[in-house]
Amino acid sequence: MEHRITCPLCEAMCGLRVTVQAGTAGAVRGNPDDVWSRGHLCPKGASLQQIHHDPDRLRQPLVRTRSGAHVEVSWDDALAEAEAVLRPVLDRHGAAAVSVYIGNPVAHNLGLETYVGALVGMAGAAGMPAYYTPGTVDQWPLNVVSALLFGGMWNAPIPDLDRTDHLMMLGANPSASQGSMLSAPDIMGRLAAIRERGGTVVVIDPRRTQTARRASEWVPVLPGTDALLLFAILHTLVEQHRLRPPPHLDDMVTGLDDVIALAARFPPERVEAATGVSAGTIRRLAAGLADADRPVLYSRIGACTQEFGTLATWLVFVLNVALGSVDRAGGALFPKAPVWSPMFMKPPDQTGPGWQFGRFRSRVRGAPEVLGQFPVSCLAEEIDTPGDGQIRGLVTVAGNPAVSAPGARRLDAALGGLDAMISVDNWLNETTRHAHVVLPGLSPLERPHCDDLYWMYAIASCVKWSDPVLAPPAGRPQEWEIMLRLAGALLGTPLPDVDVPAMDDMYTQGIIYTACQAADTPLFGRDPEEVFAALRGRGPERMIDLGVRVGPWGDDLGRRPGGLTLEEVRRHPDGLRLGELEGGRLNEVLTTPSGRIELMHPLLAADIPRLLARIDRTVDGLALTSRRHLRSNNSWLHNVAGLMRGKDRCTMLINPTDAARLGVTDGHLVDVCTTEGSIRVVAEVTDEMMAGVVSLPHGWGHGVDGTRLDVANAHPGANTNMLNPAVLIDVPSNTQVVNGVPCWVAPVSVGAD
Ligand SMILES: Nc1nc2c(c(=O)[nH]1)N[C@H]1C(S)=C(S)[C@@H](COP(=O)(O)OP(=O)(O)OC[C@H]3O[C@@H](n4cnc5c(=O)[nH]c(N)nc54)[C@H](O)[C@@H]3O)O[C@H]1N2
Ligand SMILES: Nc1nc2c(c(=O)[nH]1)N[C@H]1C(S)=C(S)[C@@H](COP(=O)(O)OP(=O)(O)OC[C@H]3O[C@@H](n4cnc5c(=O)[nH]c(N)nc54)[C@H](O)[C@@H]3O)O[C@H]1N2
Ligand code: SF4
Ligand SMILES: [Mo]
Repeated sequence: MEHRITCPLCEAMCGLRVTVQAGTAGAVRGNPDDVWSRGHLCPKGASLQQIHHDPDRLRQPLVRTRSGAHVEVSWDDALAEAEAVLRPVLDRHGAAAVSVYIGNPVAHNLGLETYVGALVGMAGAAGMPAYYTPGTVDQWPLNVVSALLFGGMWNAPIPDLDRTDHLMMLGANPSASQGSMLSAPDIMGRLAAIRERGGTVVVIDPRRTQTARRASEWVPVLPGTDALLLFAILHTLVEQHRLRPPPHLDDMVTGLDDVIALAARFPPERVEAATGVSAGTIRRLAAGLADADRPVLYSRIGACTQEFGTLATWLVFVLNVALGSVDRAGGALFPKAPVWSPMFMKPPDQTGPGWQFGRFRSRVRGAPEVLGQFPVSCLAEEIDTPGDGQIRGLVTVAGNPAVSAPGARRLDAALGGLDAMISVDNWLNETTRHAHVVLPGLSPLERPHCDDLYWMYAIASCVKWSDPVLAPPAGRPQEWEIMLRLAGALLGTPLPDVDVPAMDDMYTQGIIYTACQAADTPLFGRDPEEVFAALRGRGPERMIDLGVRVGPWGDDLGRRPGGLTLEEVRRHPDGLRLGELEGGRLNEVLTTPSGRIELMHPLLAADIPRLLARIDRTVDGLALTSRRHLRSNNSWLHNVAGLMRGKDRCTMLINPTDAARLGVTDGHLVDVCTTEGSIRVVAEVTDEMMAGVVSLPHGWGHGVDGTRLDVANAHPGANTNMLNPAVLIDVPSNTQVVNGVPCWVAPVSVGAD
């Protein structure tokens, strides 16, 4: 029998078919009938059954014994042990001494995505000062820019890939990532189609990636200087009178003149040395945009997790406005998500119009919060620095910060010193090996799936629901139930005694109540009790029923007969395709105080002097950057044998000129060293790296004691976040710099090889 599901591994959300025979999952293939992805899949999706069958995947909770080893225990014993370690911390120090780390797979896991808010929200209510996420090693600049320019932190236009005739892409490598904050199945096919219809794809990246190879042009840029380049492009457009007064944006934009005035300070000649892009090339890039009928710029992580991530991300939208591309077919369009999510609400602590920043500060470093987050590297110092408010208890949820957070060596040591650490995680890895208790979730084939957030960044409006392919083993709690249990414990109930169904009702009612009060939600003004009573099911299903029904195609909880409900969505295992990207939606999507796109903000203006100072700074050493691989997923797919075939992937890419100068030879070991630390890896000498820049993948550094990752540990690689300094951040967004980190490389002498 073949089950039709949506792949929960990345933002492409491909429809898959999974064969099940005699209760065992077999081959996975793309579902040609999926309304969204039409059969596309990648090697990761094709490995779902291997993830399921991985003997190291935890099927039972683990408890750490006195010797430090982890042993399998029953759920009852695990909950009792979690209570035994957590309660003394709460009794002695309160929730102020507890924090939560929410990892990336949460966004791709229905139960966690809908219920992690219960844990964080209730912990916050109990007194937890802050929680941590990899958002600040990822898209936080985009969140900041979206909040300021468009009004919502998850509200931004995406490139209309299927209609543009000129795409300029900065700091993204969809040939590996499959698209990020941009959901498009078979994204590489769509980029090829731009060229096939006579259009142009320009890739701006210090590395000639597979994406760059297939583009019309690759423009190498020195890491961290995209903002300079983009300002110079804007400067050129202004100088040559090539800005397009966008009639459809008339009266819909504020601040463009202010940005144009700033651009006067960034002529191409001034930035060419810093960016590594000649003034001639900059002018040509500007002309390419100006000459195109439907130009659009898109940037992603390489333009975020760098010294000027916020300014670079901002200028991408500035240029999209200045070219008249925003909200216009073929340009940058606002998707319409079919499932409303509570994430789309302004956080309830952000009262008043606009957004407030720096409302509180981190205890040790004094970092001001940005959209509720401190730089993720603060976690280590908050754990290991004694004093009032020191973190002594930590819950990690589907995260591996010991590998993914800059300053990783310190965090790894700090985790070992916690009084209580509970990890909700499916593997015993570099992070969870420190946990007193590990509570595993179900495999991706044993749980239902539905995406909500990513349709906010998708090139079409679809809705899909996946039932579990395999029945979960008896007695296994769902992850959302674990979230509620932990939330209840933080509110004071002993973990084993938490009334999960009552907590579920309370949490769901709380969300509905808040949404009914909030002007930016489809529930505004409605009666919370009536809304709650109209919903079906419980847990995540009830949340999604709510989201679908109050979404743009929903039945509005009975007020719009014939509209969608979750029940109706479930009748369509190939999904429902509801709408395509459209322009002309600004009035509907903008939630800024002025109701317009607000291009200028003091937070952005305040960062311009820092950028100006960058122009004449001389760079010491080489610039370290990050990269991804198609067959990895951050740190956690290295235990799938099928994905690990082929040559060693944790290598340092270096340009032949740099290699020759430093005596580095292909295939030999080098020491890579920064102010934070050093690691030893194999060098790969290749002209795909621009001179002056080296590249390492993140997510490696396996093979440490106390982990259970047979395959990954046999290919350990090294942890690049031992090199990325905790203190290097993009100031306005608190985002960690992992691209453009000064580093020094030295060959390891043959004897030491
Ligand atoms: N140097 C450098 N560092 C980076 C980046 C970079 O580009 N360069 N990228 C950053 C980015 S964008 C991100 S998103 C972060 C990722 O940072 P993290 O989210 O901290 O790391 P992941 O490797 O995604 O870890 C996922 C964890 O979830 C667990 N897991 C997997 N599936 C499930 C499940 O179904 N349920 C549960 N409960 N657990 C599960 C895995 O075992 C693993 O422990 O890394 C960041 N760090
Ligand atoms: N197969 C696979 N897919 C994934 C992931 C994975 O680990 N593996 N991770 C997922 C996650 S969590 C995320 S956030 C997304 C990220 O998705 P993408 O944003 O597409 O990320 P990357 O593939 O790392 O590509 C980033 C590119 O930025 C370049 N770069 C580095 N520094 C700079 C700079 O200063 N300027 C410019 N212009 N470019 C620079 C790098 O060389 C690299 O080619 O991918 C997701 N998809
Ligand atoms: S591109 Fe691969 S990992 Fe991403 S959703 Fe599709 S099959 Fe899954
Ligand atoms: Mo990410």
